Amino acid sequence: MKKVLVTGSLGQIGSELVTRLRKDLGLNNVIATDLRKIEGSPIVEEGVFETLDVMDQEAFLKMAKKHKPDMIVHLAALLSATTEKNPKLGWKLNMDGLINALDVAKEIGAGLFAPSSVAAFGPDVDFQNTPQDTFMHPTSMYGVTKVAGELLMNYYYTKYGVDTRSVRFPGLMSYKTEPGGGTSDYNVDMYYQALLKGEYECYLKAGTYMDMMYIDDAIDAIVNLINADSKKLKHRNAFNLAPFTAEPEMLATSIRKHIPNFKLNYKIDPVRQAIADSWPDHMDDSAAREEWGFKAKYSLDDITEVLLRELTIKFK
Ligand code: AKB
Repeated sequence: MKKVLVTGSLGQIGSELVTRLRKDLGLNNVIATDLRKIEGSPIVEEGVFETLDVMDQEAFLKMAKKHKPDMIVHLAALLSATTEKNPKLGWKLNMDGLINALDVAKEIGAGLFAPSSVAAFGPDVDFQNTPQDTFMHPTSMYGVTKVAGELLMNYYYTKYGVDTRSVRFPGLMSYKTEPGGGTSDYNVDMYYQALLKGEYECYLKAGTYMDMMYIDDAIDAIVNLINADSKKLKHRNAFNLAPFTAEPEMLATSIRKHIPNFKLNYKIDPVRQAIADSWPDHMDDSAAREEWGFKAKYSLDDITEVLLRELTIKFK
């Protein structure tokens, strides 16, 4: 992989991925794109940046032909809570955006990475060690778009030979972008509020388990998967990734090792609680380990240390 075009590059994953790829591949070999420009953002100012609406197939193709990437990383999508508030918009953006990206990849002969999510599973799977290959009956619209996306990527691989690759991300934890739009967002917001107010009102119940992962491990996973030997990949839809599982009280306990008086309160949001209740507690990610050597470095306590340190600097 020599040249990459990234959509949604100002989001949680995009902003960190573009920074990493610019280091690995050089400034001119990473084409960062997003719907709009954020003046002053290093993603916009420090390398190649273009505005791109992924719903505009013609503009997408024109840009890809101009830059000739060998890999498209398609990250422009709505998250679970936002999609549940506006299901038709979520379906439209997530599906039309993905099929446009797939068509562009097919047309210019590039590979395509687009993330799936733990949300692709529904309540009828085993919630412990959820297998790589099992029922996919999600009950949220976001989950529906993720399963449909996985199938679509598989279809473009088998029908047209597009080199599609994907992972099912758990709840990601990061500090550079503000949380918003996801069901797992409390796992970042709790750290913001712990520093700003010393307390947090959590919208999910104690005991709501889901897998989590630090952003650097997520970025490593994308880079390793897009560079993996194609012949070794048996799965073309999406690999389960699940470094560790956690619930709100566990995050609070980890935060109290640094902020002993931190208080965790609850005010349940029924929409996000229902989404979280339909997700597995812990996925089995052995296929990712076996087929392309996935391995995460950060534990919950490691992440707590980094997030509290970096957010303290950010808030100064
Ligand atoms: C969300 O909560 O919507 C995302 C996800 C797990 O896909 N972070």
